[in-house]
Amino acid sequence: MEKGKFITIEGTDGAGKSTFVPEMKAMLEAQGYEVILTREPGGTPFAEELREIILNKPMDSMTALLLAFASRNEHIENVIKPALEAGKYVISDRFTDSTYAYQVAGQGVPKEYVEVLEHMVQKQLKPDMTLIFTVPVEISRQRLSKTGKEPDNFESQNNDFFQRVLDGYLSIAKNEPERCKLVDSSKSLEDTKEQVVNIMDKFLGSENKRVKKNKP
Ligand code: Z5A
Repeated sequence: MEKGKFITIEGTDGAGKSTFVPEMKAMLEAQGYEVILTREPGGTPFAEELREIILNKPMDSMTALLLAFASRNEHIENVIKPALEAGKYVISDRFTDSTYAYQVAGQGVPKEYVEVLEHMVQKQLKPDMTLIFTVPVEISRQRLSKTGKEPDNFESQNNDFFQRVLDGYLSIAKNEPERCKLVDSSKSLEDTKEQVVNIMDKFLGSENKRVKKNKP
């Protein structure tokens, strides 16, 4: 059986990524793919408990890093790997690029520490495609304040932190242009949706071609 595909969605707080997850799922299902939606931190009952702690308890940045990978290990072993083995598509709202953006670029954890943990926990697993939603810091702050949600450990950081996270994402996208597709979500919802649809269309187009070619 063909292995499934792993798609991740990334971006700064309030960039609008979660808004488009159902849309992406619908596009894949319309092509006949079975799709699992999941998120990080979280994705399993235990990892969801860790999520509550990561987002809400005061902690050192190294502790946040280790908890993010503890939760990721649970998520990969119990959800992501089995789904991919079964030929399903997995869409995860955040994955390891969040750790590079928030813990490394945002909180100053050495990049090499993340590389070691990534290798230990993920082995060969990498997303097949990543959409990175970007929006200027002022806009993301405005959007977050309108949601009326109580800010978590990350949302309560200052603008400099948000800017470092955004720069971290831009540098990931620059280093891995094949995998990472930028979505400028500073404009209207319609404009952002159009960008997402175009990216998904291209990805599906090349996937469908590849599957046809491999069929006996
Ligand atoms: N974290 C970490 O530090 N290390 C790790 O390894 C991992 C994560 C995996 C997860 O929190 C936190 O964990 C995250 C990093 C850290 N930082 N924080 N906070 P979360 O999942 O609760 O937060 P989030 O991922 O940022 O989700 P969010 O707050 O829901 O933001 P969003 O998904 O980017 O935005 P949204 O909910 O889709 O949209 C926000 C609002 O903007 C909403 O009212 C929309 O209607 C509106 N919106 C969206 N797009 C538009 C456009 N284009 N125009 C106008 N309005 C829009």
